[in-house]
Amino acid sequence: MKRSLGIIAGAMVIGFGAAGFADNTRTELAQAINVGTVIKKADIRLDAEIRFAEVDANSDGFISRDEYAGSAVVMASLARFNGEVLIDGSYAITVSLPEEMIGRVSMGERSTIDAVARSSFSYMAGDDGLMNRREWVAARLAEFAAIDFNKDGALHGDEVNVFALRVARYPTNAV
Ligand SMILES: [Ca+2]
Ligand SMILES: [Ca+2]
Repeated sequence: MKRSLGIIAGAMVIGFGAAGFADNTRTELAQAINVGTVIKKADIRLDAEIRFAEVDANSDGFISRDEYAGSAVVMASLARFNGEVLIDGSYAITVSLPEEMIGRVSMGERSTIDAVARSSFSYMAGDDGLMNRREWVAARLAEFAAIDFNKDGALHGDEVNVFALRVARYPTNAV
């Protein structure tokens, strides 16, 4: 299962390139925002552990497909409305979104985010169709690993920006 997660996360990242986020654009973004921001693997693990209870809306100990998709829509909408993504790591990390991404998520985009989240859920949840805490944390760490392009165990510069785009599900059709 780990292997398929990596492939999916990799495809998501490649999707950004295909959608027009050329290396130049990424470099410009990295220079303009989130300079000096570092997200470590341990921060993502902590954030995932804390957020599990929030995503498991009915508190039954599992994240269902509905809960996962609902959370993806809420997180993307909040990120784009506030123009930032918050990570509950070893300290509170704020990652800014580029200005052009700030705004409301349209109904059409919400439907797309919901549909994409639903289709990716199966790979993360395994055969029982539910995501337990371990699977949820593993999925978040696999996503982190796919974005850690230089494999140094931390996100810096454009890696941080790609992380923010992933949470904000921007552009919608690429994630
Ligand atoms: Ca649940
Ligand atoms: Ca890195």
